[in-house]
Parts: sequence; C-alpha cells; structure tokens
Amino acid sequence: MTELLEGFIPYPAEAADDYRRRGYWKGITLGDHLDEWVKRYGERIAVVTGEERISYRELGARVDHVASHVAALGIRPRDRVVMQLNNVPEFLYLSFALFKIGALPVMALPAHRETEIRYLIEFSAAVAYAAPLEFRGFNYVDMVRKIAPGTPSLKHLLIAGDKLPPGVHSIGNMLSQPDPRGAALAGGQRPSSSDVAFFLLSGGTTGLPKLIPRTHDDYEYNFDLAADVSGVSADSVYLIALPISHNFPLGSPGAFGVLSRGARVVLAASPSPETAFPVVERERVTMTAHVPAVTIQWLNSPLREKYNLSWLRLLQVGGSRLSAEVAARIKPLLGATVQQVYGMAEGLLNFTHVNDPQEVLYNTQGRPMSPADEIRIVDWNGNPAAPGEPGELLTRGPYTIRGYYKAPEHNAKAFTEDGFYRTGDVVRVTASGNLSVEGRVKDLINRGGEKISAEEVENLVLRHPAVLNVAIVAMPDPLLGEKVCAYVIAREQAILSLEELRQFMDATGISRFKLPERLELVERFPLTTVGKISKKDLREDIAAKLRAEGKIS
Ligand code: OOB
Repeated sequence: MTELLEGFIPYPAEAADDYRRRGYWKGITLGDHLDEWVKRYGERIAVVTGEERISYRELGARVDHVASHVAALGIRPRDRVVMQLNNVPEFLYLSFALFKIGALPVMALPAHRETEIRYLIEFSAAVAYAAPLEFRGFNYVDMVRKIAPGTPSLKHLLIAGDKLPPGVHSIGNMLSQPDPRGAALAGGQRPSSSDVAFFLLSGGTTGLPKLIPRTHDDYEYNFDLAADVSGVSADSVYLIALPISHNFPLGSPGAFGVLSRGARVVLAASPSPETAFPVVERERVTMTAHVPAVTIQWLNSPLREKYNLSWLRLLQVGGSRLSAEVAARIKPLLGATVQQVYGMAEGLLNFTHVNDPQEVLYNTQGRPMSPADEIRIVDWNGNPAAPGEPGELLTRGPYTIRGYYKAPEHNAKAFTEDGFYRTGDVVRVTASGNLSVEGRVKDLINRGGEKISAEEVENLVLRHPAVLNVAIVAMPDPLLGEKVCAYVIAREQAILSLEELRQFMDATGISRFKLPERLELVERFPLTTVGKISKKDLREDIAAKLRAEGKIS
C-alpha cells in the first residue's frame, strides 16, 4: 500500500534506498516469502508439535485457509490483532495469515494479564484477539470477556483449543471447514514489503509497554541474517521453548529464520527439563534459545543423565546477562557450544560466533550481526566514550526501528535526532572487538529475561491505601539474575505485608512476574544530590541485606 500507517515512523528514504541497493531489503512480504519456502521445501517437515508433524506444504495450505477465514470475518489490511497464543502451531497459521492479508499482529506474551491486554487492545484499537482457551491453568477467554465490554473496537475472538465456549472462533475449526473464499481478500489490497508487518512489545521503561513496528523488509533481513550467523541449515532442528511471540525465539533466528532454511521447528510448552528434555531426545533437537535462568536449570537438572541430549550442537543464550561461570559449564555438561545473543525487540542483534576463542564466547555478548549496524557508545554527556570505556549504546541500522508506534513524546527521548535508538544499556567494547553488557541506565528490572518497568509497578503499588511512596528496584537473584524489590514508605499507622501487597496487585490483573518478591518498609528514601530517590543506594542496600542473610554470595 502506498499510504503510511498513521503513527508509524518509516526509515528515511535515503537509508531505505541504501538498504535496498545493498540487498538487505529484498522487497518481498513475509507472506510471499512463506509461499516461496513452501514451494522450495514441499514435503519436508516444517513444524513438530507433540505427535503431529506438519510439512511445509501443509503449513502453507493451512495458512491460506486461515487467511481466507479471517478475511471472511471482515478482518482487513492494517487491522490490529492482539495475539497471545502460546507455542502452538496456530500461532504460525494465524500470524502468516495476517501477514498475507496485511493485518497486523500485536505480539503479547502468554504471561500478560487483564491490565496489559486491555491496554494493548485499547491502544492499538484491535479488532480481534487471539489466544489459547487455557494455558498453565489460566483461562484467556474468561479474561478477554471481562475486558471486551470496555473495548468497542474488539469484534472477534480467535481461539486455539478443544471444547471452546460459544461465541468464539476456533482456529482449529477453520481448518476443517470449507474455504469461505474470503480470499477475494479484502478488495485485493496487498501489503507492500516496506509496510509494518506486526508489532513486538518493548520491555519498556515507561508506565506501559511500547509497540515496536517491524516491517516485512526489516524483519526478513533480521531472521535471514540471524539464521546465517547461527549456522541454521536444512538439517537443523530448532526447539522453541521460550514464548514464541518474543523476538528471540520468533526471529533471532527463531521460528521464522529456521523455516526460511527448510529446517524444522519443534514446539514445546515450556523450557523446564521435565517438558523439554524428552522432546530434545525424541526429535533430535540440534539448537535452541534460552534465557540464562533456563540454562542454569538445564545444567543443574538430574534429568540430564536420563535423556540423550547429544544432538544438541548450539545453545543460544540471551535476554539477560549470562555469567562466564555458567557459560563455561555448557559444553562439558550439555555438549553444545554456547552462542551469546544480546538482542532487543527494537532491532539490533549481537552474536558471538561459534569459532570465537573460548574467552570471547564466555565473556562477551557478541558483536552486531550486520555490517550496516551502526553503533555509538556515549558517556553521560552524550560524547563518545573513550575506547574500551563503558557508556550507553546507541544504534541505527537496517532492522532497528526509527520510532515506537504512536509515541511522539517518548520517541523524542528514546531516539537521537539522527535516528539512533538509545538502548539504555551500558556496554563496553572488549579487546576482542565484541561488546560486553555492563549495566543499564534505563529504569527496569530484568527478571530472567522478562523486562519489568519500575514505573509501571510503582504506579500500581501507589494505588494501595497503605502506601505513601514507593521505589521499585532490582535485587540480585542467583537463578533469575534480578527480582523485583519494593521499598515502601507506609502511611502513618498503616500496616502492610508483602503477601497483602501482592494480593492487592494481583487483583488488578497484572502479570504475576511483575509482582514484588520482597518488601522493605522504610521511613525515608536516600536521595541523590539533586533530590531524586537514589535507586543506586537502594539497590546496594538490598544487595547488602541479601548477602548478610546468606541468600547471595
Ligand atoms: C531480548 O529482547 P528484549 O526486547 O526483551 O530486551 C532487550 C534488552 C536489552 O536492551 C538488554 O537490556 C537486555 O534485554 N539483554 C541482555 C542480553 N540480551 C538482552 N542483557 C545482557 N546480555 C544479553 N545477552 O531480550 C532479546 C531479543 C532478541 C534476541 C535475544 C534477546
């Protein structure tokens, strides 16, 4: 389509021309890429889920069928669809179906609850919501039925699962019903490759998650190059155990990168050793993506002895900082080479390379994957940091966004005038030329790879009647890296316990991973010289307490 989506900040024409000329952007939509893979790989197995094996040909046919059905429902190009599907093949059918008709998935995570989903539906004015009926004991249809009366844009519920309640559309049934020929697709309008294809969510440092528009062109380059850098070949068997809607298992190289090579995607419900090890053995999984907390679980699991994991060649670890000690245990205990991945939904991906010396594999978070990735490391005044010194990483390139969707005020802060994204990460260039992630300047908690905005949690805690003021900070945790700690000044005479605070917050319908795991009641906050709450002091305080309690070393 020629007109721009309102609220989307495109790449400047000059940069876009350059990316096309250099062949990074191929000018082909994700739907057309899928058709090409289906033609090329036909009867090869594309997706494995439980006992079911789905060939490329079948995958292509199912995507077309679902596309026809959703178009017949009236879903049109550029309509937004909030997707909260877990690791089920319906995720792939529906996302490619939407890419084909030019409708725009908004990739929510299974852990999101009422508060986040309501916000996403409202903010994106979504016409449809897609989810499993139930996952990990939580009923998503009940949840969205609570939300729907307040969100007039929402017209369709697209649900995966058996025995569905009335009033929802079953994605499974769409496959068995005749093609409604919705394929007269929405008046024949087709997306163009420079259009937005879908939205990822930012980890977010502000009150609410930001929407990250990824175009067909930029995302294909993202997963295509990532597939090269991680050595995906037609024989690769890639396990998806993290939530598939996250950029890491989706496109770094993730499901899409693996499908682009005629290789095999294996879906698992969870990365826990109990669930994942039998799948790794049975399907002869060769590579997978982990957050460090999952790696630690795998390394420490006694089940390692029970299953044959010997096909595993490559373990990609990212999302939060992997310690060198854990990295060094991977090869001896799991037989796989570690690949550190330092990425972000906004774009830039850094990888270590399998042939890097051990020291580099264990101690660095890799280097930008594209020769066209531009990076700058700046000090607190915005000047280039001295070589080898830490500073904030800024980046720009052929798959890094130029702005969040409909967020002009935030964009003015998050991007430089010449279009560099301020990552909020503090990095250093090591002697090897690779980056080392040393810390961050953004106010968030990275709980085992799940990003939690301090401000978002603070706003919720402040609603509790006993709370006068709150500061949310990260506290160290041996497994997850960080957890949420709440420092609270209570109102006079008020009594507040962690349990009570958690219940109160849970009742507001927020993801459980955002709930504080420790409450520190204080009379005042330490202040910086300019009178702001000194979170640095609070982080040091809680770390000292945990050390004194013997909970960390
Ligand atoms: C990935 O993406 P997001 O958007 O959930 O989070 C991005 C942030 C980064 O800015 C950084 O703060 C942190 O997560 N991060 C890491 C890291 N990888 C991500 N910090 C230290 N070491 C690492 N290896 O997390 C993501 C997206 C694609 C691939 C991999 C991870």
